[in-house]
Amino acid sequence: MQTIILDVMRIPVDDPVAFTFFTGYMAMAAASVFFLFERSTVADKWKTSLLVSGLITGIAAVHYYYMRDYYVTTHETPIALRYIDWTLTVPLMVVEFYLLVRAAGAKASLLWKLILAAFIMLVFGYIGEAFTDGSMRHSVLWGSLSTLGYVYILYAAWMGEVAQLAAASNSVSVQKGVRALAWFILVGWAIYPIGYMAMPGGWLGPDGANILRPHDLDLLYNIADAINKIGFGLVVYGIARSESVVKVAPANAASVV
Ligand SMILES: *C/C=C(C)/C=C/C=C(C)/C=C/C1=C(C)CCCC1(C)C
Repeated sequence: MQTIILDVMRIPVDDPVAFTFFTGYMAMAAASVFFLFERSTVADKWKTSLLVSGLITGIAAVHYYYMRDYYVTTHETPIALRYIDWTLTVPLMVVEFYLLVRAAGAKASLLWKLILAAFIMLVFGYIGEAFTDGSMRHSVLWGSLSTLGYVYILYAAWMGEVAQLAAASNSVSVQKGVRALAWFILVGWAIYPIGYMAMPGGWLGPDGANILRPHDLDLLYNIADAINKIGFGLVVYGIARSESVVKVAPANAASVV
């Protein structure tokens, strides 16, 4: 009789990359449950925003499930899965912006401009990372093109249309919320291009010297994803909650006055 030992998935204790793929998966899944259940506690006009938050972390959770498997079995970087995830979730993150300022008069054209910028950022980033010949010239070229998309979103959030619409809205929580999301884009999203520049063949690794070990980029991206996707959702949740409370207040206030 032959004994068949099934190969179980192992998470080596000294492998922080595998660990963050696993915890990232759990965190995204838990966040989705949270956002979707909490939908029922906010005013109707905020329900779409919470649904989108739940979709962002939900889509990420599914990708993390596969990325974790891919990484643990092959010990390679799941570049394609990573970019498929981002191509779905980053446009949804700009949808969150649009939904926040829609009441202040945002037009659909703003949404399309932001989505286009997100695609430019990700498609060029993917070419720079996946089809790399390891040369610095290659990664700088595609990274710079990608950065154009990033800068547009950054500009819209801090000074452009999104910021102007938020300022024009008469809601303090929308103003604060848009500012908080703008910080996420400035600081949280900056982790990605910094990681990209530090990869082998990148700007920060001159003469082919790698300042990142092979899978450090995965580690950085995993941490950034959790901060950005769950953080974004929580900011939107905070706005939705405080706006929903304000909606109820006038009735109580009237009886007090
Ligand atoms: C949930 C996933 C998010 C928020 C992913 C964001 C990704 C970026 C901001 C990536 C940006 C890049 C550049 C600005 C230049 C180099 C290539 C990228 C794609 C890493």
